[in-house]
Amino acid sequence: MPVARPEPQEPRVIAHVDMDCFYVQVEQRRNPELRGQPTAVVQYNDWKGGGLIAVSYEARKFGVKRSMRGDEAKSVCPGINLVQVPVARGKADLNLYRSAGSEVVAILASKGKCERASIDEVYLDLTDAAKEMLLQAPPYSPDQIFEEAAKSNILGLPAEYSDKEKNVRSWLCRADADYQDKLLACGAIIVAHLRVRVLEETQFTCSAGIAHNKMLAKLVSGMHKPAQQTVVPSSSVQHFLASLPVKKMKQLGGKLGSSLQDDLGVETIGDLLSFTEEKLQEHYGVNTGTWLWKIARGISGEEVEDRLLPKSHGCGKTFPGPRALKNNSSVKGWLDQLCEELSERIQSDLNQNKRIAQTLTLHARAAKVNGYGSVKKFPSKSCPLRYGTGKLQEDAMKLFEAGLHDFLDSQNTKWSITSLSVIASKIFDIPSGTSSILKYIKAPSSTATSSVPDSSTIPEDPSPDNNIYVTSIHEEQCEPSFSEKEDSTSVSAISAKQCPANEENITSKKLSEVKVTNSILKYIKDPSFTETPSIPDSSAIPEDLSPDNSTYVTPIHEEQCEPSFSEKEDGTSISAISAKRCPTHEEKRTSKKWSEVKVQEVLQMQIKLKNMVGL
Ligand code: TTP
Repeated sequence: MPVARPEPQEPRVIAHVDMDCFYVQVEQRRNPELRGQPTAVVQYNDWKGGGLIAVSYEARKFGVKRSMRGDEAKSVCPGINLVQVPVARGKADLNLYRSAGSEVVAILASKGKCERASIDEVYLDLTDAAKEMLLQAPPYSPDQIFEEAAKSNILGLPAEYSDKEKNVRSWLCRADADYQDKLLACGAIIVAHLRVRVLEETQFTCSAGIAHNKMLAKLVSGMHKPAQQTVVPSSSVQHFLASLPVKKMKQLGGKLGSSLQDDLGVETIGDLLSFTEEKLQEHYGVNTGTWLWKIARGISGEEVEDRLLPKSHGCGKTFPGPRALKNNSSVKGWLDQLCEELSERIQSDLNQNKRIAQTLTLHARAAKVNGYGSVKKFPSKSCPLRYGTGKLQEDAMKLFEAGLHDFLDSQNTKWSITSLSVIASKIFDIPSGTSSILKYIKAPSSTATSSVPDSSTIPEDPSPDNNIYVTSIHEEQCEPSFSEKEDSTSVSAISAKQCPANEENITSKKLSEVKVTNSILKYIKDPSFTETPSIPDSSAIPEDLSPDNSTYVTPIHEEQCEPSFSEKEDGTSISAISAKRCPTHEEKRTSKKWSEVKVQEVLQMQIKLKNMVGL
């Protein structure tokens, strides 16, 4: 559900950067002979040459499209090179593309707040960088404009070929422009520099949109592709939106967009202008009505999040036509594979980025054989996520069974599954210090030896071996996809209610940090928890951040020890000190006392946060 946010009073400069035919470029870098050639990347599948997922601009000239299969692409473009996506566990392995995307993000993030929106696109908030340029080194003469910036497309400027570059140079240096447009001009120059750096350092081209909000930047980034950028001056917003088909707008591609067309006869964003805010609210509720009213005027207050890492991890596989899965054992076989990959990815996120995923969700597409035209969807199911491949596999299968049970509605009929995916979401950073708690939990040798824990002992499985947690499965309301939108939408829905100043993201993150720390500490303090598990309160997220092995818990003693750890956030240095002091028990005491210190900190933080959100 879209949520209207007030647009900040201060002018902003936001860029949306999108890589050009990304998987193809990654493959062209691996094999330079493919450069400049009609090329497509095909999904692992031998049916009709596999499905195309990325198509080079050279191949697009021949009419090759992503919706085609390899055989069809060859028929329209006989010279096309088809490159298979790397395969692991019988499905596409996207790691190569993910890490190529990270290379680009690292460069783009150097100039301002950066939000990784997908495998190949980011948002940048360049307001500060643009303001600085305007103060320190504003563009002053058309001749001095850097060539890539001079190639920008400026909406509303006459674009006749001979004059285009001259017009752009003049526009970027206009002394009589308003402050917002002067900032946008600086933003365009900064983005052009960034794009050149991306090309030089990664060999990838990208395209970009530069505007005063995310919505407009995203809408125009793909307008001139490949390797170009488009700027939206404030004076061009209304004209641009007037003829924009509603379905092109983020969040209007689905039911809401269809309802606008069918129920209100709205075909373009401009058509929305004829409705009052009240009228739109009458039809779609207060929030959505206001959001629609605002987007029609180019207003969107959505912030660029400071996030270089993905919001969720998902692994999926489709089983079209005769490949559909028709029994539990084939579903289990595939879920095991998907969970194996998911487990590797969340584990590496935990090890490298100290991030923990809280929720496991299973999505599937299913049909009833002889289902007499039933259109019921396979319900998505979620549960608290337990780390460890075996546990993920076990839980995913339980989610599947729960979903199938609801899907079949007690009918004793055959079924077939045409897609399966598992998603790890609600990912947050472990508060500094907590990782060291987990380190102590995990290291089974911590009682016996005084050695310094190895930093690699971040837990492989900070989850309880407790089936009761898995049974607390609830229906997910979201669409079965990995899109970032869903998560951010639900966050913003809360934030609109609780905290209009956009603090909910921060607040909810901090609250969950508190809860995590509490929950970890609870388990540290309660060695018996594995024997007497209780059904978790769903509000107390996440309850599953505890070790699955009581031997890791019991070593923590109730003994006194120098409380000299408050400044120590790093478990390694603590244990190094304690190892020197007391070769037998010191390390255990240290962990315990340190965790007490953390409890104090956490309680204080909790009080602050409660005050902040008015709980
Ligand atoms: P896109 O950014 O949608 O497209 P693209 O980068 O291939 O081409 P463009 O220049 O038009 O932006 O997708 C990024 C990558 O994501 C794409 O190279 C392949 C992958 N992808 C899929 O695997 N399946 C899909 O359905 C889509 C849309 C993309």
